[in-house]
Amino acid sequence: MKRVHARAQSADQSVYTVAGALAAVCLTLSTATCAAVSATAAGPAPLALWFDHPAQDWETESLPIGNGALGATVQGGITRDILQFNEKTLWTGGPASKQNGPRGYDFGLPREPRHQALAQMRAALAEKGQLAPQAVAKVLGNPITAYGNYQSFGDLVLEFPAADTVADYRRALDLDNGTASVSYTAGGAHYTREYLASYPDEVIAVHLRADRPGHIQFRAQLQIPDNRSAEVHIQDQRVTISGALDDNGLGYETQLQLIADGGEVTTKEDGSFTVAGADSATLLIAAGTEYAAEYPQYRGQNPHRMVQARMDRASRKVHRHGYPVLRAAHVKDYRNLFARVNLNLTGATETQIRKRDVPIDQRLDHYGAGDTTSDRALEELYFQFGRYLLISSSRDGSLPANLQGVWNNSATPPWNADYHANINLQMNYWPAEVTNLSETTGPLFDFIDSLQKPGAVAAEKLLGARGWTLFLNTNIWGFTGVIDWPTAFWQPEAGAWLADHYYEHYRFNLDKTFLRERAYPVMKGAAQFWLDSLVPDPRDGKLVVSPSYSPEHGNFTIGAAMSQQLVHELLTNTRAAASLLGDSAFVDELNGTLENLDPGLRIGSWGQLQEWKSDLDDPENQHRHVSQLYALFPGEGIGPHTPDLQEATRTSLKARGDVGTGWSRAWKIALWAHLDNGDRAHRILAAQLKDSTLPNLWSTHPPFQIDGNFGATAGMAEMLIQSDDRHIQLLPALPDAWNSGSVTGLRARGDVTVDMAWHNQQLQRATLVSGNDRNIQIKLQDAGPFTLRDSDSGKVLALRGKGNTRAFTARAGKSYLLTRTTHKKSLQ
Ligand code: FUC
Repeated sequence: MKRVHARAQSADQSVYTVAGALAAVCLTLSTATCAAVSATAAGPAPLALWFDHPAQDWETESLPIGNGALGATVQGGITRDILQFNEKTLWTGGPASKQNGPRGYDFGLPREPRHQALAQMRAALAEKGQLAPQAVAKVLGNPITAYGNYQSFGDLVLEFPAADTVADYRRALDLDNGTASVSYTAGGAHYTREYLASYPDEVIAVHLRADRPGHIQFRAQLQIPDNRSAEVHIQDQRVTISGALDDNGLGYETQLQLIADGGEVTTKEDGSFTVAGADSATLLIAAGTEYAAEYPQYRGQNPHRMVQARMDRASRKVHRHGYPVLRAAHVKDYRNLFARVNLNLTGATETQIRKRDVPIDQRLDHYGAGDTTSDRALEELYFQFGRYLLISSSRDGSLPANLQGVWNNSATPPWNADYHANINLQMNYWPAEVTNLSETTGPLFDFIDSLQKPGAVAAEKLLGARGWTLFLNTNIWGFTGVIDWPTAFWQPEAGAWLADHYYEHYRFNLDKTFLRERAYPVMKGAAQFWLDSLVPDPRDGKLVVSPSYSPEHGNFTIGAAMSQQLVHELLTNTRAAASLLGDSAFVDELNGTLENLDPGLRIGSWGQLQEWKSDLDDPENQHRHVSQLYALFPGEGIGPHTPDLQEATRTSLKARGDVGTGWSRAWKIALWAHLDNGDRAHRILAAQLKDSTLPNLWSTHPPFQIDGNFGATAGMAEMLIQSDDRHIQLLPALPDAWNSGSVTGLRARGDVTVDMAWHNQQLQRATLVSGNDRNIQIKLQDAGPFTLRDSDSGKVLALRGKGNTRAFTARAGKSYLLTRTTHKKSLQ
């Protein structure tokens, strides 16, 4: 994917800008306020989480590292350390699977088109109004076959000599640098193991060192799960294991390279290395499969050459230049993304935070117990952890983040660790744009592109429509059909929802080439699917989705709110894109349908936003899906421009309650942020940390499911900034708990990067940089007064408008500083 972030500030620049901006703010603030704001910008506390013990359990305590394609979990045992690792394309199932004999894999599609069955369900719904999910699944479902599971690639097992006394044990994940480590003192020496997954060098690295020469001694071996063949080959301190999965014959290869500094290395026939008396040692792991994201076979080249080339490159680097050079390349690449955003909620100094630097499990236990500085520090960490996970599980050249990102230690993970598209895959990418990680969307778009061909077959076979779609879930084998699980199998709106992500990417970055070449073809196909699949509602003649199912809730009906909202948004966005790109014939076609389309926005008898077209909502119901609120967030059909509907979403959300699974809570954080209720959003965030977060900070459904991390990070960002094509809203939902703070590098639609500092709940200053010449409209918490300056020259510029909606003209690449103006009297 094209790099779309030329204008995003580099990490160091952005810190510099804050300092520069602050000096300017202090010119206009009282001394006391200035000191307080300075404290909040004094510099971030170190972002790290650590345990004082090795992981007792993979799910709750391991620490994840990843480079998108590869992931590994650090467990850090003292005498036996297991580094479990993954590569995204290692899946069972698919076209070559031996499961289910001759029936094999069918992409979730019946052999013959199901148009008759569909017509039958539509007629039954028209007549009865509702159908039980079981009844529909019986007719339209398809028994799942050879769907497959995401697999663990293997374990790197490290064995160390027994140590009598071990002190100062620390197993840490450093979010500032994207590295994990284990360190301890034993027998008078201090030992450190560092682990990283490098995107530029395409390997996982483990570096072992001690503060005394000749103290590195261990045995290393790769262990491969037994559901595959495995041939071991050893040469020049490199072990290669290759083979194929029993289930589908998918060829894989992994290589382990040892580079020891001094000491003696012994290589055994079983593929293990023994190192004794070395000063330090580096282990590199490369891995890949023959998977290719190409319909219908999904097979590419034997992975040997690719894995070998990667390992040759990385090991040459370490041999010639040493591990620090490989590490430096990783840190640079990682920080280029991660360090764009700095969130400071504590107002505390680094020293104060350090004092509270206790193990992560204890920090979680203490959360909410009264130490507000440590609570805020944990919230900062949790926010940044979501960004860390996205960078680590979604980089160009591989598959998108699945239900567990890239981390899975099982042959049969929950929900196959697949891609669920009725909320989960979408939620994984909610933080991508707003938290300045736009590049992480590349794998998502590559993946959706790869669904175009099978998705077109699904559209034709199941609905007799043009275009493409998918339903509830998909795997890496182009599964675009249906399963037969009544609770969730029919969700053809998933295609519309995913297509909208392309348009969001365009709106944030205004990259017209992306719009023309990547976004529009996919959006148009998704729109064509719906142009062919909408039917007139027998009740009022409006165009509706039928059968329609509000995700995992209630009965099948016609025109449920979420179905209509998603289709409405897709067609509206596609029309906007078509008109930008001059496809006027399609604009006309969309106009015709949009005029008659039910938008799925209705207020019911108890003031709620209806989940179904008929008023069926139960005020006592607390189902985790809040699908009818899509139009509030992440959709935009409801907002301050529709006050009555906004009030109805508030009623519905209150009734659903604050409780939910990890991702459900995360969604509610964002929803309350969009109802400008920062305190309620924060209350749910607190509950998320208390009840839906594992000791290693992974979100839990239960079990571990990564969407809750991504959704909560996005929700926190939505508390600080919201935007549409016209406005940027600064601090829309600041909770009391975040009394003073600062944030840098958040992104707004229209290609704008924003830094902010606030004190006593009030915005003190904001720096805005636009990637293009434009008129920027800002919505502020209050009327100010505010002053606008050119950040570089300090020259005062015109700030138009009054009240809390203000505007100014921005030139591409220039930085603008907005400050709250204090009266002269208090300036002393
Ligand atoms: C959706 C949710 C479930 C779960 C699954 C992976 O179907 O309703 O709660 O998160 O995805």
